[in-house]
Amino acid sequence: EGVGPQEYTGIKLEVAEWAPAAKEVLADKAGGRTVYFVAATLRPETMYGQTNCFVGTALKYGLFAINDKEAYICTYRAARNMAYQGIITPRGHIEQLAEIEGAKLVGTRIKAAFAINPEVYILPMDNVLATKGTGVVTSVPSDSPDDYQTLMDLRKKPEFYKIDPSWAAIDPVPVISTPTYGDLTAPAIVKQLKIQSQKDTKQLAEAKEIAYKEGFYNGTMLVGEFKGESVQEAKIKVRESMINSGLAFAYAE
Ligand code: A2H
Repeated sequence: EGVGPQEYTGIKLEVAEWAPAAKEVLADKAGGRTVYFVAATLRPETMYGQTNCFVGTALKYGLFAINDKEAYICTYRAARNMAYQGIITPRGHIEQLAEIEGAKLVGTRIKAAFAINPEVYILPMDNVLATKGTGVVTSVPSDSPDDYQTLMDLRKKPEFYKIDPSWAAIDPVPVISTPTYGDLTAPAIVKQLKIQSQKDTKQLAEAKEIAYKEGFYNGTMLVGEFKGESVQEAKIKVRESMINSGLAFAYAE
């Protein structure tokens, strides 16, 4: 990681329908507030291409009151950071309404803010770190090698991952075009590096580096408000527009 703080964008993904196990634990706990999963991303310009959203099955998540109207699902660590960044009112105050294991969140349907697919499912990912972001990783398989490979693993072994295959059925959506890899940069790089599974962490780190540089320096937006512009130009404008809409916010750590 770099020396300075990472400037993430928090993406608010409203719950559309709880998985039964999540409903059992969380129903009635939000006190009438609207509940959102909050994903932390460094690539807000790719959010048009969300196809699902990942949690770590062994991680603990909390339901946190953000204000009178909203509650967020994220790790306790992220809620504490949000409290000190003034995202929670009153500032510095953490009110945890419930706690739940990631495994029970899988199968919940959410509204994918800004995405071409309006609703997507919460699915499991092996390598979600408890120590980074919110513990919620929204999945953009067109541009993230980790997201693409995890989606392929889930499709190959739905029983092993305890998911309904229909939850992983949405295909990658072209969002950014790059001269070297075309409209689906991450799948092309995963194929080129012969990556087989999300357990190939070394090759995935290399793929992530290539995809990130290629998208940022050479990418052109294929969709959205800034279609036709370079990613370098569009990135900050997409982020600002998302934040202005109320479904995204600045989050640093
Ligand atoms: B990124 P950095 Cl399209 N555990 O968002 C594992 N990964 C996490 C995480 C956690 N707790 N929290 C966030 N992330 C992911 C989009 C994206 C991302 C694209 C391409 C690359 C990419 C869609 N997923 O990340 O270590 C999130 O995925 C590669 C840079 O702080 C977040 O941005 O650099 C990124 O990792 C932050 O990782």
